[in-house]
Amino acid sequence: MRSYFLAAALPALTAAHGHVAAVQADGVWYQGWNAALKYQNPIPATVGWQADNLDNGFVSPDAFQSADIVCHKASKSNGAYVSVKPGSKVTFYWDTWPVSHKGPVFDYIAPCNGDCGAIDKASLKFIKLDQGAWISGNDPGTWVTDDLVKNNFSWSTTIPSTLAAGNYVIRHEIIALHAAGQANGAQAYPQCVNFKVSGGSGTATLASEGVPATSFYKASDPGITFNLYSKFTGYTIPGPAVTKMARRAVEGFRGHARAWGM
Ligand SMILES: *[C@@H]1O[C@H](CO)[C@@H](O)[C@H](O)[C@H]1NC(C)=O
Ligand SMILES: [Cu+2]
Repeated sequence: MRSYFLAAALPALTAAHGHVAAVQADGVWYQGWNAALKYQNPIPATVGWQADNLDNGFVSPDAFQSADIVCHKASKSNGAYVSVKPGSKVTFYWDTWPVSHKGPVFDYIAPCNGDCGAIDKASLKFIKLDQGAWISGNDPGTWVTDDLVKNNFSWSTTIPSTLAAGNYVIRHEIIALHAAGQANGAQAYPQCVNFKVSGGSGTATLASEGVPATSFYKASDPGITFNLYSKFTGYTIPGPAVTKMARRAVEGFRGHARAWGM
């Protein structure tokens, strides 16, 4: 029964979109999340949070104030951690991404204050670590998702050099804007990944700076309701600003300097 169902589900998985299938940090590869793992018993531990996204689907603006926006639909920590140090380079690998699905890319980080599986996800307090969005042109123009596709469907960030040891969740996210000219048309694809930070002499615990993911975006934000197929001359990046300590830590990381427009 199980194998029959898996075979039937596979075409849907390969149809479009994508998911974060792997994570690399300090040269070590980790399995991300693949919704087909839900049909294994027991479900193998992964650094990527599990979610009910068998269709590689998305979270719509009408759910941006619900727990689904935190780490995707019905998500929960899945047991494993990426081991990093302050200053480590981390790369998220999507299995694929359609070029038509242009839009901003984000990384947020929140402390777990212990086991990342024990915390209520709605209470995770995130700061924005990095972001990229519109690069040039319009209708639809060039976006950082085009870079992500060119870079082997990957996106890199850096663990802040001042971060204290402990367990953290990084929430990596693409928001696709190809249908965002219509109400409720933007598509958020968040994926959470657990990190165990050790070493370094950092003291930043991020205990008080962050905000819950349910407060990041509103359906009416100019960067959420946005007509990609128009002669726009700018784009207002949604969500909180990039936090200063994080921005300092990743300064000089060339990959994103252009995308930031700073
Ligand atoms: C592209 O990414 C895949 C993982 O999705 C990896 O196995 C492969 O080595 C990467 N290729 C290059 C050229 O980096
Ligand atoms: Cu799509």
